[in-house]
Amino acid sequence: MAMNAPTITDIRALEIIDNRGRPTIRARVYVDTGHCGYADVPCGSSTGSYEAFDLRDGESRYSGRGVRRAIANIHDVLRPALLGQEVTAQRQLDHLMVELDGTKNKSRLGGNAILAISMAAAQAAAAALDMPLYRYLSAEGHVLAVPQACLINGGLHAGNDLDAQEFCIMPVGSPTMAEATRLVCEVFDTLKVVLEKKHGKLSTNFGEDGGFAPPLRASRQAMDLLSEAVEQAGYADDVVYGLDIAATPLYDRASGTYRFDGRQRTSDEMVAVMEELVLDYPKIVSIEDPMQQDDLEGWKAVVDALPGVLIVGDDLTATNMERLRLAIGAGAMTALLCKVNQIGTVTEAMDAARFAQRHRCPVVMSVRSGETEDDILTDISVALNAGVFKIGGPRGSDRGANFNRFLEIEAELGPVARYAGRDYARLA
Ligand code: 2PG
Ligand code: MG
Repeated sequence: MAMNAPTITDIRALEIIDNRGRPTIRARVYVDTGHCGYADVPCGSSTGSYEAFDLRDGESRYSGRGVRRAIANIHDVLRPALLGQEVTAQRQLDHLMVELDGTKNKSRLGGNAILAISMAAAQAAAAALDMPLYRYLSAEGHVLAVPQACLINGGLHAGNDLDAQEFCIMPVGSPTMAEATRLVCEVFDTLKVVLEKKHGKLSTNFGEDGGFAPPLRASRQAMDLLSEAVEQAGYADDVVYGLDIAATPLYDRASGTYRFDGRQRTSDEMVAVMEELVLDYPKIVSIEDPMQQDDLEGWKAVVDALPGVLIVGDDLTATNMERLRLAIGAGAMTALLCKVNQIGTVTEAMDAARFAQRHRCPVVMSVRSGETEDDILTDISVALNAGVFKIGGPRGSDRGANFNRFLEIEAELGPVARYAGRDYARLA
């Protein structure tokens, strides 16, 4: 052990609530320098089956979603093993926790328990070294990702009949993150007026990503409304679009078909639908999960049909190296969605992202639908020089947290900061 390396003196975890009123874990890691770092664990609702295990109590409290067992694992199993360890040895800490768990998907101790400590340790280490987290995680991080802001919600994230989950704008023409943020908020405001005029007040209710959840039925309606708002706000030349189809929950195993835009469709028909959408809305530059997580052939067909569009693996890859190798090997994706809680440690998430980048798959950093005000993902995004960050709509402090952290980092980096802009797919 190096002289004076800061070591872990205590770890405490607490059951808190997320933006949906569901319990999650906040962990604090204390260091002998007197510093402390904390982190909150996010949680998805449209989760794929290759994700790390989210350990829940299954008791009556919080409809079974309590995290007391995961917290007990933190206090009784992980804490004793980590006390006295160097807090700056992130890779070793994460490795130790993975070993202690001993399962493939972190189902013994819980991916949520492990991730809570992994992230809090990174924060504690950065604090102990008096560094911003993005700098602690990488000496090279300086890119501020284009926010992929979800302004219209459907799928499992909304109480409407839109099948696709997210319709997002990407302000690639903005010169800075501050201007990109302003653009997103102004389009968001304009969209509210457009929606209210066309579909009434009820259409301005919100979905789980902090975007609107209007009573629409077809992707084209959502794209038309979004384009209209962008145009009215005066940003037609600065915005491109990203979709998350989130096709896994749209897939019916029995018939082998997808429910999409009003009817059941085969895998081939889904490919055709994606092609038509991009033909009609050529500013769609990114499509996430156009197929269900196991339809590798379907994924490949979409990649082949849409060479200029990022085909982003979310449920397909689950930020998991094994899945990533499989998908890249099969030519089934061209970008990786990186969600830390899909894999359960900071080290593994960053390894997966860097592996993707080395294989010319740009990284789209992403929040989950269940978030708190924790902004750690922004620092990880900057550390990775990720070109895109799927950030949600600009509503609520759970979404504002990452916008605001980006603004802070942009100000802090000054002339070194580089807003990804139109190079979102080329950086890193
Ligand atoms: C997704 C995410 C985030 P969830 O599918 O990309 O928008 O949703 O966190 O519910 O899995
Ligand atoms: Mg997704």
